[in-house]
Amino acid sequence: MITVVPTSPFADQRPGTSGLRKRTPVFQQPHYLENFVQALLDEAALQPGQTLVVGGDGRFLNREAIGTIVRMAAANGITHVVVGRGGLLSTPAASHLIRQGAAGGIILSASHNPGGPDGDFGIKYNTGNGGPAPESFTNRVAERAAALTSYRVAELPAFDLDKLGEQPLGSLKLEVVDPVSAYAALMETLFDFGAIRALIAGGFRVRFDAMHAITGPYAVEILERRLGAPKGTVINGTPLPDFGGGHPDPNLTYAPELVNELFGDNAPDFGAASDGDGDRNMILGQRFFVTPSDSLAVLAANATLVPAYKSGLAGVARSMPTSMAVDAVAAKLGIPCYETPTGWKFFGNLLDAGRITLCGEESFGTGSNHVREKDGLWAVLFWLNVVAVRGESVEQIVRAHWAEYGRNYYTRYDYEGVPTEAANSVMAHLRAQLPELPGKELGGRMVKAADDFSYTDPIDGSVSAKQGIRLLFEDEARIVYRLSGTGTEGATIRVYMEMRSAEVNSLRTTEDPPVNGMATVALTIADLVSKTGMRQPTVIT
Ligand code: VG1
Ligand code: CO
Repeated sequence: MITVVPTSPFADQRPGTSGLRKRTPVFQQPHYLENFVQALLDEAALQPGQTLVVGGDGRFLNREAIGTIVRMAAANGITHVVVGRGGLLSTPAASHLIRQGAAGGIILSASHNPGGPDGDFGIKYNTGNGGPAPESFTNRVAERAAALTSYRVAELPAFDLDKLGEQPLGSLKLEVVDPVSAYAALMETLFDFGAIRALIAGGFRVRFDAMHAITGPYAVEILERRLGAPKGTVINGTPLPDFGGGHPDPNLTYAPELVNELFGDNAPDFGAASDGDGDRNMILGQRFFVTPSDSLAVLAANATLVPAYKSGLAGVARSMPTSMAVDAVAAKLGIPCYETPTGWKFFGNLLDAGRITLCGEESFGTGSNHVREKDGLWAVLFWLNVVAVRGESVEQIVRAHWAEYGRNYYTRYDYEGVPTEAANSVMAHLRAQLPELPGKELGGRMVKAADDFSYTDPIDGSVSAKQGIRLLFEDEARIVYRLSGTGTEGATIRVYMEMRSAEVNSLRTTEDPPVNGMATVALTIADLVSKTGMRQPTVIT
């Protein structure tokens, strides 16, 4: 039986950088989730016979939300829903499953944001290519959600998300699949598992921190079972609804257990962590941190060492605030390097058109044409494959890279929980100065250009404006400012700073990197401290 439930529209259901993210209690309001799901399903307009993939990162509300989505899918005429067992799917694994022939997928996650009753929840739609729906789609969903007067939900026989196999539910076939196996099989086709297995068998010590988020079962299967790493290689490997109270964001601040071990005595050779939904990665060597921008550049430079990319790269792409380290690699390889706005959805068209093979973001995200999401464990395996072939440590590989391509020093300051008005006033103040900045000297550097980044997609011609304020200096240094599109409380201002240096290996890792000297200029131009009242950033990455 199908019920048509009256709902009052919600005006705040506009997806941001990666789906709709709100505080959990917002999603628990009556009709809130249903309203958005109806708008999504209306816009996706799946036909009978087409498949919808559904899964999430296991955070609080994941299972209930999936139950609701299955009932609504049935009521909206969808005939086949594929769900990861327990309602679990990492974001890259969901992308892969969608690409196996589904028309689209719904992913439940607020990614690196904390979970639980007081944490965040999120939902997004991926299209048949496996990638996040483009802005044109999400804008239409937001408009629908703000105008909806009812949604449809079916009463179904009881179903079990923990039971593998097919469950007929009237006109809907619910198929529960193992969340890991197809993804693990895909990884085996991309990388030289034999070489990595030999590396590990030879005593190379790996530690992987799943941060009590989705990658635990994936990492145990791939690293411990298929690659023979000792039991216990994966720590915090059980997904928990509140991520054990932690902040599942793999960086030097939020993964202290892993960082302390890798920077301590008797440190393992290799450390890595992933985020809530498994699409981010942090790579550490013994007492050595690889910045995400450097990681993308190193992987691009070494891609032909890996089976999947042995015939070379068609091109690469990075989000605008990501450091230009990969640009230097592309220039040397003679391949195009695209600069896109922040968010993985902007890579989709380039990947689909075969213009790029690898892409990445400074926010601990790296990926390739194997799926249409960034992929945390993929990056880990890529690194292990490169280490196995080169027979060098992570630090040696990165230092050799700097020596060959030069080094881009990079840092990002985040100011979180800023009142929206104050954040907007910082951006407005910067925008107002754009015409007069070029030609000025700031902190000993000449401003070459200043603009608000606008992107025209080379494949479909769509334009995305106001994607971040850029100050470009004559010596290739940059300062970038933008507001986050994933936060749920007030606004977050991100300030990105970058400079290139020929002095690549003289600095010790403990020394203050020269890029920190740019912060004074960055904060003064933005008048950030007096406008926000924040003397210190909340997080530095
Ligand atoms: C942040 C990152 C961006 C990333 C996005 C989603 O967005 O900066 O690079 O694509 O999160 O990542 P924003 O708008 O807050 O800067 V995930 O792992 O949260 O899906
Ligand atoms: Co994520």
